[in-house]
Amino acid sequence: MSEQLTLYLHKLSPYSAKVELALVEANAPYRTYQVDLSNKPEWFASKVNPIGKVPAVTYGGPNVEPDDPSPLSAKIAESNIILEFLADLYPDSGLLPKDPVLRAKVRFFVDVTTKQVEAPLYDFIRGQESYDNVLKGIEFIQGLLEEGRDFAVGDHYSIADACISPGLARLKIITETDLGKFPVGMGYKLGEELKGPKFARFRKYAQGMLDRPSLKQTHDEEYTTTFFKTRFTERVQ
Ligand SMILES: N[C@@H](CCC(=O)N[C@@H](CS)C(=O)NCC(=O)O)C(=O)O
Repeated sequence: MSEQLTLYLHKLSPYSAKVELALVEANAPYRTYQVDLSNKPEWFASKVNPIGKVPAVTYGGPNVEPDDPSPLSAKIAESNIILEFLADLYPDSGLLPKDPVLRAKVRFFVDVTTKQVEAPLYDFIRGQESYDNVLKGIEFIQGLLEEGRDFAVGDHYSIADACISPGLARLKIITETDLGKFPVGMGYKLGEELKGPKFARFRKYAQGMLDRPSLKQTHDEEYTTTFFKTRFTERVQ
């Protein structure tokens, strides 16, 4: 029997979503525990993740209840580190290719996604930045995508795809609904910019990721949209 793996997550957390996507794509057995981020249980920081954030994973040890984690399990946090851990745990899943050059490319894609897409996108959604850096990041990412291929790197779904997909799902919501703390209309405007021929390759790749069963299984678009609606009611006109 394989070791237990528990993913501590939050339904709206894009970082949690990366990890769950990788688990589903690897066909890995896992269970989840929803952490109430507005009222975190005391044991979460003391027994699972000292940083206090989701996602976090416990691996191995005895099969205890998730709200009473065992000191004997390994505790792993930070979404990108957990992605690497899963790729190590499931070497035949293709989450990381075997070829060293392709592995490096996957890691580079993850790095670029984290710094140049994820960060500016979430800053834009929070109304802290214009979308200029989002577009720059997407242009950079597009430059890494090879013509005629469906995946970020090579011919297989990898942690690079898992890393960017939750951002793509949120990009879809904000460009279709204009929901965010940014000034009214800016979400739609970003969507219009992305509809141009300049971003055709990125659009094709993004659609492929959004169509994957793993994304549909792990991302509740309606729930996330409703949350955005309630969260972003006060708007700059
Ligand atoms: N760099 C972290 C970011 C994780 C993160 O910011 N998680 C948020 C939810 S999306 C969280 O747990 N926030 C609760 C808190 O900061 O108290 C990662 O990639 O895992």
